[in-house]
Amino acid sequence: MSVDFKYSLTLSLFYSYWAPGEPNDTGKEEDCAEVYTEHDTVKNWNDKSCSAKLNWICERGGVN
Ligand SMILES: [Ca+2]
Ligand SMILES: [Ca+2]
Repeated sequence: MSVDFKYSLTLSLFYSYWAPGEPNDTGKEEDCAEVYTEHDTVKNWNDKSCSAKLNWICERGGVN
């Protein structure tokens, strides 16, 4: 499966912790990622619709 997720600084994704079977682009609308811990505490990334309302983590500003 082709994966083209990037960090917000447009760096290529050099490591990932996708859950088994993810990213699966369900409905061809999953272009954002979430962390969900129902199954695995390490491999727990899932691609999800960007319109989903979820809790968030901070994005730190770039280094000047
Ligand atoms: Ca997608
Ligand atoms: Ca998914």
